[in-house]
Amino acid sequence: MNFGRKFSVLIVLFLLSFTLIFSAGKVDLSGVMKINYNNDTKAPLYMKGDLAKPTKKQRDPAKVFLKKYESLFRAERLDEESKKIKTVRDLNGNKNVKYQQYYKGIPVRGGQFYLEYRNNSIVSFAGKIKPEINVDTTPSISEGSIRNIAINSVPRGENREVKKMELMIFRDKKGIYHLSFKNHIRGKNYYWVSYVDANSGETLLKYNNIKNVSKTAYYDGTVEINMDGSQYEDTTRNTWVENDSGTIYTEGADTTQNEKCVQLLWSTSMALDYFEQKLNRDSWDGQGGAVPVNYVSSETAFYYNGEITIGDATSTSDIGFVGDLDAVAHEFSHGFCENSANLEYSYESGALNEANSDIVGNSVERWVSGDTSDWQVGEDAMRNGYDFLRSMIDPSESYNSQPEYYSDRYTGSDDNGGVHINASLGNKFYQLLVDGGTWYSENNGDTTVQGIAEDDAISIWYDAMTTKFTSTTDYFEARDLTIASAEDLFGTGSTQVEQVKNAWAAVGIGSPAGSDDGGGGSDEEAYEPNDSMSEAYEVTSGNTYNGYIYDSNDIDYYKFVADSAGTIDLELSNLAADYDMYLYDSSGNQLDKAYTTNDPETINYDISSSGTYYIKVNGYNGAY
Ligand SMILES: [Ca+2]
Ligand SMILES: [Ca+2]
Ligand SMILES: [Ca+2]
Ligand SMILES: [Ca+2]
Ligand SMILES: [Zn+2]
Repeated sequence: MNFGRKFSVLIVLFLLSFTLIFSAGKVDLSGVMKINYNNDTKAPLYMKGDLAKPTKKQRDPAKVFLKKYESLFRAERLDEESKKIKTVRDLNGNKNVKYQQYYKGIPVRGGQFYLEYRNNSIVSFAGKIKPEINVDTTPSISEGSIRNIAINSVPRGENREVKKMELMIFRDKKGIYHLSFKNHIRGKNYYWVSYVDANSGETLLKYNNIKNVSKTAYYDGTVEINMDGSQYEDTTRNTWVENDSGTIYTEGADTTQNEKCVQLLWSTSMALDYFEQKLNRDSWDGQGGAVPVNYVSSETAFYYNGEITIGDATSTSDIGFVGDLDAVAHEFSHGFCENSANLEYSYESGALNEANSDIVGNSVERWVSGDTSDWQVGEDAMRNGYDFLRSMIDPSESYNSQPEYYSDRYTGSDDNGGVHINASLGNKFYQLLVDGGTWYSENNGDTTVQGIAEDDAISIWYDAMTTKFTSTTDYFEARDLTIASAEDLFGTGSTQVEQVKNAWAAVGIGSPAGSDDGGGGSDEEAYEPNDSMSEAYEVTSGNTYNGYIYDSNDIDYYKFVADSAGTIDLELSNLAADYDMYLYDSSGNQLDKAYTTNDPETINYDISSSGTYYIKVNGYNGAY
């Protein structure tokens, strides 16, 4: 598919019945070079082009953007209800500002997006704005009752209590919005999150927010670290090893303990160095933030609230996560995620969170060791005959077997919805992107990827994590957004862009580069396939739909239900070439047509009965 030949079709459809009058919003898409749509909401997921340029009076390009496209996002008062979260520089040095969407002053779950600036105008949008929210914002259940519901909905934990409650707008899988409380339930080494409907008391979602892996490890050899006198603290890199009560360990008579502290300090040092030298990022938060490691005497490894906890049991004192560099770097990368995309630790966004930790954590180890064949995670943590915890190259060989392609993914609710299990899809995508290779998926069969090597691959991943992924990004969105990152860094039509498509396709997410439909679940045109009456995309009166005619054979069908007699008014506009429009009844009889060379083409047709009607759009003589 040649991107340069995709042109936009704007359809305005409105039905004037005897009882209802609809008005149609029209959006100027002239500056838009590319749009991806979100599968769930059918609102834009990614836009690129000359999107918004303020006049001297307007000043703020973000406000101009949000006002200009609000009917495309099907949301009101976006310019007033979007708040800046932070500014980040992407790898090209360009400014990206992250925003949070609010509804009547209440944050919208997953409603975060990035606007990219160039010379005081907006050149890209990435993320999610939730459309058509309409909820009463006064809770009918008291905070005390919500607190009880929240605490009783999660597993037992030492001294657990609801530490924080926030009102949040929650969109469920059916697209219904709920006024909810997001409850943060914390205790010792314990952190659950639950969303409870503020009117019905229903628990909408809950998940364990501690990111951990729990196996065992061996030690590395001689390493270089910085110490502060006898303390295991590197004041230059701003990282240290402390005990449960926050006291920094000092070198002493216990040589085993000394070696473990050295090991841990070295591991965080390597993670910090990798981020600084390879990703040009100062610590996990990009601002030189401190990296404490809590070394404990139980077999565990997790990231929680700005701290890494690592431990091994005294009965098996020479093994445990302590000796495993990629496990420490994995936990470090959770800290990076929390300070960037902040992917919610549940279902697919949680799997992407885990994949990020495996991808970046193992990249740290590959960089330190120089071993480019290392695609194993936790290989130094295992005993009892197991070689590694997870294999990024061969997911079915992992300690807990992982899926090899998307349609084989785990869809149950264990493991926070399979966050560790389904991480393999992101892991294998990344390994193929680096190395290349041929991989089988149920939907695409064998797909061949040409490797683009480590530096380009990690740049794309890092750009997506820091300027495009948001808290509820899923795998299909991750595909579109990593493609956008590759386009930003290497140009549209570059090998890197093609191989990102191929690598996702290889694990069953979207189609390979060069295939006709061009995309995955969130296709570049949200309404395809719609090449026949039986595949017609259903539209509703009063709305604007943005289609594309991809090639000389593309035909687009739409259908709508008229619930009474009345007049059908159709407008086909913003045409890239000579496109025509036809109206049919449900038996396929042509009722009217608009086949001039005009832009817009219009149809006004009186119908005498209710029913389903069909609209066909195509290019005259194959024009596109
Ligand atoms: Ca490894
Ligand atoms: Ca089309
Ligand atoms: Ca079509
Ligand atoms: Ca025409
Ligand atoms: Zn993890």
